[in-house]
Amino acid sequence: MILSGKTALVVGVANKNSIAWAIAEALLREGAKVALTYQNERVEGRVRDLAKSVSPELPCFQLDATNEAEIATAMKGVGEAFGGKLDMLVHSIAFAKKEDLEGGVVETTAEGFKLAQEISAYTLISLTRGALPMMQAAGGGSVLSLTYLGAERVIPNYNVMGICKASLEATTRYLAWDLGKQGVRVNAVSAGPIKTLAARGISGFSTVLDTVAGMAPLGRNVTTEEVGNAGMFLLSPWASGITGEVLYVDCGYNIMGM
Ligand code: NAD
Ligand code: 0WE
Repeated sequence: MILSGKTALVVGVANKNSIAWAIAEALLREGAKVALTYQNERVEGRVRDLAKSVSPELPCFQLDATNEAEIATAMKGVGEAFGGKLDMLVHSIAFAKKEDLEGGVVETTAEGFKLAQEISAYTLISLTRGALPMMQAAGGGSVLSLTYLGAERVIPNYNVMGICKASLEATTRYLAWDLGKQGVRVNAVSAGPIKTLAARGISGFSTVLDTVAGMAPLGRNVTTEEVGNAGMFLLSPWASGITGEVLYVDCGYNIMGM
C-alpha cells in the first residue's frame, strides 16, 4: 500500500456523494490515516456517521474555512491525532451565492464576488498555511484542490465561480513555487461535472451532464471514484515529480473543439 504510514486531512466532505469523500476512500484504501472536517453542526452528524462507517477511529473536526480560529483549532486537533505530522491536505470546497450562478456576470456585486473568492480560492492559501508546520515536521507534503473547466473556458451560468476557479488554479501555481523548496507539492484535479450536493439546485445541470457525455471521447460522465483515484495519485509519492499542475479527470471532454 503506497500510503501506509502517511497522514491526510480532507476538507470538504458533506455527504457520501462528495468528491472529498471519494478521495478519502481512495487514501484509506492505499493505507493512509485520514482526518475529516465538517463545515458546521448541520452536516456534523452525517460526516461523523460516514467516518464511523469506514473506521471506528477517524478523527473529525469542525472547520468553517472562513474562520481563522476554527482553522487553528482543527489543525491543533489534527496534530494531536497524527503526532504532529501531516503528509497530505485536500481542499474540496467552493461556494457562490445562488443569484451569482445565474444571470449576467455583469450583475455580480462586490460582496458576492468577495464571498465566492474567499471561500473558493483564498482558503487554499489559509488551509495550506495552517497545515504547513505539520508538513515541515513530516519532511514535506502534498496539497490537492478541485477545480473545473469553467476556470479557462466560458461555461454558461458558472459565472463568478469560473473567475474563482481561475484564481484557485493560479494560486495552485504560486503556492507550488513558494513551497517547492520545502518539499511541498501543490496540484489540482479538474473534474468533469458530477451530480453532488454542490450541483443540486443548479438549473440546467442535467443539460450540462448530457452535453458532456455526448461530446467526451469516453462518451460518458466521470465518476467520483475516478476523481478520487486521480486525486489520490497526485497526493501520493507516485506523483513526486509533479507540482503546480492541473490534471483533467473529465473523460477527455476538455480536448474537444467541436
Ligand atoms: P459537495 O457539496 O459535496 O462539497 C462542497 C463542500 O464545500 C461541502 O462539503 C461544503 O460543506 C463545503 N464548504 C462550502 N463552504 C465552506 C466553508 N465556508 N468552509 C468549509 N467548507 C465549506 O460538492 P462537490 O461537488 O464534491 O464539490 C467539491 C469541490 O469539487 C468544489 O471545489 C467544486 O467546485 C469542485 N468540483 C465539482 C464538480 C462537480 O460537478 N460536482 C466539478 C469540478 C469541480
Ligand atoms: O464548482 C461547482 C459548483 C460549486 C457551487 C455550487 C453551488 C450550488 C448551491 C458553488 N456555490 C453554490 N451555491 C449554491 O447556493 N461545480 C463545478 C459544479 C457546477 O456548477 C455549475 C456547473 C457545474 C459543472 C454551474 C453552472 C454550469 C455548470
